[in-house]
Amino acid sequence: MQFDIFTLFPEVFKPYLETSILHRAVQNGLLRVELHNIRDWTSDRHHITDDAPYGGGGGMVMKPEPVFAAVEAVLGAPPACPVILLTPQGRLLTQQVVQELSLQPHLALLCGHYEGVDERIRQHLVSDEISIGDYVLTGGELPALVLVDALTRLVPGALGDPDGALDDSHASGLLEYPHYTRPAEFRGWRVPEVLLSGNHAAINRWRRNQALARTFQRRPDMLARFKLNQADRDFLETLSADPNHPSAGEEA
Ligand code: 9D3
Repeated sequence: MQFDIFTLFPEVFKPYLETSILHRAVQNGLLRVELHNIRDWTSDRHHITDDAPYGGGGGMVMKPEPVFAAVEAVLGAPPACPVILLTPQGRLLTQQVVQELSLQPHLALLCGHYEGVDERIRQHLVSDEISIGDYVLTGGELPALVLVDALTRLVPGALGDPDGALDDSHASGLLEYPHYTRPAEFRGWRVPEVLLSGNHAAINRWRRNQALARTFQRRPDMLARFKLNQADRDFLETLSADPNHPSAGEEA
């Protein structure tokens, strides 16, 4: 998958792209990220990229000329791939949106900064707008990295494990069951015996119930959308009857 990222702060992307899974994906040719500094396409002496809003009020607005010049120089006019603006006004990023975007082999990401971008950029250059959640950041750079990260995980081979992304909680529709590793006892806290039993049917049932209990307690909105089987319904019934049921999971 290929990304062209347009930003005033290309240097903030590099350390993350040079670490761990994204770095390996770049090395393996599964991920290509080109960073473009919007400031390089200014034509005035002071390389100005923002200006005061028409109509007054506070904050600065990103000027259209350098943004159009940058995107059109790299991707042509009209642009050769979708151009996604990261903005608090965009549609909310969910795993479903990530899956939809993963069908595109090539995306351009435009990072806003300051109070926003001139509306003509939205209207005549951008094809999609994405927000990563209802909280206020200082710019679109971290959201762009979030999007690259979430999309790279779905590139076949990028996780190493061939079906690494398959049982992700947000792909399966349930939160994950608890994970344990050695030692079997740490500071007196034991790993649940069933996990040491070697009984894989019992382990699978326990994990499924733990996932159901967690989702019931923490994300009832997710559970409402999830397709339960009869065993799931039976378990959740014991849970609603007795939320402190020993298999409810939360350190009973
Ligand atoms: C005064 C209104 N503000 C909107 C809530 C203006 C404003 C604040 C912060 C405009 C842009 C920003 C910078 N944020 C982003 O560019 C951004 C963002 C975010 O702040 N939260 C979640 N997702 C995103 S994607 C881009």
